[in-house]
Amino acid sequence: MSELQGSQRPYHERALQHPHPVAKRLFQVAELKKSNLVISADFTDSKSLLTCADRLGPYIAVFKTHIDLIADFSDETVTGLKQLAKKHNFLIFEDRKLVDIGHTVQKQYHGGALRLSEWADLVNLSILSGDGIVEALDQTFTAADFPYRGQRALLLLAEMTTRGSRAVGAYTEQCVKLAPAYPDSVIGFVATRALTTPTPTGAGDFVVLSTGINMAAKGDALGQQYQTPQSAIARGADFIIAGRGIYAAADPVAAAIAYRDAGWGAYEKRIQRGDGS
Ligand code: 6AU
Repeated sequence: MSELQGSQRPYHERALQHPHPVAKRLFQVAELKKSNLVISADFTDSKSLLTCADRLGPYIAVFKTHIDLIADFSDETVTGLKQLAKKHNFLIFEDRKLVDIGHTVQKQYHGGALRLSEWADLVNLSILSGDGIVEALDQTFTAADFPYRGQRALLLLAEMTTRGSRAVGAYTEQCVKLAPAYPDSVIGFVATRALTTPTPTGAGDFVVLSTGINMAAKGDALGQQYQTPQSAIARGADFIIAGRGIYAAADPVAAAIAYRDAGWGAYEKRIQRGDGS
């Protein structure tokens, strides 16, 4: 796959054209809040998680969780997250990286200890186990008795940011091939760059969320590799995901504002190029 640039169409246009309600919401929220920032809130207790959502909520489009890190996960965690999502108008993305056989992931997604379907607008999955995992989750999404029909969406983990990642080549290509077959559930990719060529009519518009974003560091001691917000957006990210760069900063609110402004500025530059200016 060649290095593709991202969509040069503005979010408000993509919101109008996109057939999936969750993708529409993503673009609408981004446009309204002038933010394409996703905070990766990798906390280990509910209080820190909810405090982060409340403090950074005004500056983000999406709040990303690793809910299995939360030692005291309970009803209050879920209720609190939902309330804050409403208060600050952000979507919730559970970074669960589902990977198992179809029968198992259906149960991990809907019900179980973490009750992902109840509160996560977005969840990601790997197709390491083959296409059946997407089929299984799509079946759950489109079942007549699924209570969140049209309110939930999937992201395929098409690439990873870590050194030596095996999510490359044929694996990534299969994600790209598979995505259009599940229009009721799959709305995009977690990837380091655009993976598809956007069309002027908006057909086949897949949202790209790029992680491994940091304005100060190049990586960590455990294989993480970073790029800047500007580089990610130029390579095709529609949304930038940042964790430690924001929540571990001396002033997380100031950091969130800086990342938001960098991401938004890069997006504006990209759509201006599309207008030929
Ligand atoms: O900014 P950081 O390095 O503190 O956090 C990055 C976050 C972590 C990872 O679990 C996640 O992004 N992540 C993912 C996701 C979002 O799926 C994929 C990947 O390839 N690399 C990565 O860091 O919560």
